[in-house]
Amino acid sequence: MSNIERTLSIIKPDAVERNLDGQIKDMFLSNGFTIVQEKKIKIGKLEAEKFYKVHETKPFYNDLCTYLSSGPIVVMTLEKENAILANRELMGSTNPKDAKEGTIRKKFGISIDKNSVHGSDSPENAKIEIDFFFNS
Ligand code: IDP
Ligand code: MG
Repeated sequence: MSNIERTLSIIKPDAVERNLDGQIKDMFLSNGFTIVQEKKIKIGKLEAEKFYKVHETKPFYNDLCTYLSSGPIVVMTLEKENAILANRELMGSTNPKDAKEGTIRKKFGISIDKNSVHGSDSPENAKIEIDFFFNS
């Protein structure tokens, strides 16, 4: 049975700053994703805190929110069969050091905090995150 899903992808400040957004978008397209919605924005610290609220108890939460709001980001809704898992696979492990060959984070990630992309981790969060950026 087909299971076309939508997921939220963010090209984070470290990648936009290095002008990697075109190459990263090409990786999504060549892996069969459709970019349904897209915008380049800069968010404020408070918005970043809201977006990453699930991590509010983590020691890296403040730095993470400062970082996500530090420069322009490209936010996209991606669509594909099983898009949520497919995007997590294409992104690679959170720490680029552990990411497999051919993944976005292996190719472009600098460190665990500057890991170039965000992707939703469940259907429930994909809906919340797409609404956060595109239906608010
Ligand atoms: P994910 O982006 O692979 O889903 P999460 O565990 O949801 O990873 O963490 C969200 C973001 O927080 C990561 O992408 C990374 O930028 C940052 N992060 C995660 N763990 C650490 C850490 O141990 N130190 C610093 N930053 C971290
Ligand atoms: Mg996550």
